[in-house]
Amino acid sequence: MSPFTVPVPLTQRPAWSSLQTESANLQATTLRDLFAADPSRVDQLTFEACGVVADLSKHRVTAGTITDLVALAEQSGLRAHIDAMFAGEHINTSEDRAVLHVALRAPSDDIITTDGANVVPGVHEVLDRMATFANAIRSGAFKGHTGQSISAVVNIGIGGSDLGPVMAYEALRFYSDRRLTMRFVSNVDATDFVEATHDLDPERTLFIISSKTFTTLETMTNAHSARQWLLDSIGDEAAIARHFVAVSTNAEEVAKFGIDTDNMFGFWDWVGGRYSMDSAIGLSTMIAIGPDNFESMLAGFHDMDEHFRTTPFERNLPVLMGLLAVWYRNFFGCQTIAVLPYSQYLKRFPAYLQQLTMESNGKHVTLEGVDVDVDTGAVYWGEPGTNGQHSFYQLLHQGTTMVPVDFIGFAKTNNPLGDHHDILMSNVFAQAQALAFGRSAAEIESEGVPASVVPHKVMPGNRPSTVLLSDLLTPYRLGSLIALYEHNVFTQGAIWGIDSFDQWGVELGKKLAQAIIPQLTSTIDPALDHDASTNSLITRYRDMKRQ
Ligand code: G6Q
Repeated sequence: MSPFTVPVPLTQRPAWSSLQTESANLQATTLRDLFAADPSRVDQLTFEACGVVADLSKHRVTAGTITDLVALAEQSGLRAHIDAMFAGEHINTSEDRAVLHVALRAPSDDIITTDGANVVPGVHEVLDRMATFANAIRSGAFKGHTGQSISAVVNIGIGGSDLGPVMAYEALRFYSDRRLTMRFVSNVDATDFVEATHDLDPERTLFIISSKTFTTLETMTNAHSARQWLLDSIGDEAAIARHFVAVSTNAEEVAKFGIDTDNMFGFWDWVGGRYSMDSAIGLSTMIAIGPDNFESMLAGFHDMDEHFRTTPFERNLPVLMGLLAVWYRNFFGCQTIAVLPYSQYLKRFPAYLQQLTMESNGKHVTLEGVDVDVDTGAVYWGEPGTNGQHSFYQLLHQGTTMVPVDFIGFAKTNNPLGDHHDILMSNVFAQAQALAFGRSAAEIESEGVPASVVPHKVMPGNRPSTVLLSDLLTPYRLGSLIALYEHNVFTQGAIWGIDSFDQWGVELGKKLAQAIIPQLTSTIDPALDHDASTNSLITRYRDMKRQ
């Protein structure tokens, strides 16, 4: 089945009705019962891909549920969707584009074509240029306008041109060159730029302007302020060439800004913003961790791509995780999924995943443009453990809403210090255990707790989680974890039959802001023709500003 063939409507596929029956049964049972009934459960529901072990046994499923979910994937044409992506078909239908982030990490001898051309040589050409440049910055061979080496790199970008780079830098900080200061500016709030640059030496600072379109308002506003900041100090326009590089697909706009296009690193329209961190958008990452580590990260991505492309669905980790997300969203009504990494280095991973998941699958129509008849993308959110345990986990354990959780942990740490790591990881296992099995009233009563307090202490349990366990957070591992989520998102989108690669929902607000900007900056009171609320807010804002 081609991904563009309209399949039988989702809720009329045979597996859908089996899953409805299955979910009714499972809602009437508990994880305690499921574990008691089947001693082989953990073995059956533990999977591994590229060194990531996934324990799915604490999900409210049986082996039969997995079989039905896999059948749903087959009846939804997931195989054809995957093949179409890797074949460079224009699966982003509303933008008429191929979706080929998998080509960004393909080995140089791979052949991946779209619109009749093999894209892999171009990818490696850019990677090689990035490596030469990164090495020159790291070694000090690249000099700024006044002959000094670069000591600080500031990435200016937003959305997909920021979240991946900042997440990867934080995640791989251990592997980074500590002589370099890395900063990231995204918000058009000047505070972001001012705080990021206040202690930097302009003569030793390099700005990377990362913008696929090179027209994004926030990024261009920050880029112009950066330009001025540099000129205020160095005073010579010629300095721009030594202190600014661009990452973009838009050479014309880059040249207009005043950056020599020799200092531009390109990518392609088949790389979506939120899927771009391993393209030239990762230049800051490569400068921080070096080309070898970057290559190792790409290898991690690629191995997970291959696992996704070739492994039968019943053992395919991203497919299984995507199917479980559909299961909870559509059969249990779960509105959110929490991602809780037990690694301080992954502190920006949930924020990165929010864009990846919610911009991809927050859609209300199918590829054919008709309303989807079920709920789509869940809200993804999270914070690193153990911090979250001392704040919002209360709701996860005893609230009235079921929130499936992904725990992410590592057997080893880059920063061994006393018992810290064992303490950290004991909390992963304990939290997953507490969520799944809870604590009954009888157990609490048996501890002599007063009857009036017992209900408050009851932990209902029966709350699902995935535990992703791997050896150590390395560049390779980060690549494989990100690709795991990318393909998990892909799987969900394919089941729902939506376009996971467009983002029209962000356009309207941008357009409206463009109309409002002159009304805020104008020195004479403008005539306002918005809705009454917007008119009133603008008027109050102008009044307050004047006072
Ligand atoms: C991601 C989105 C969006 C995009 C930003 C920045 O998939 O398209 O987050 O990355 O709007 O766009 P530019 O890179 O064009 O500045």
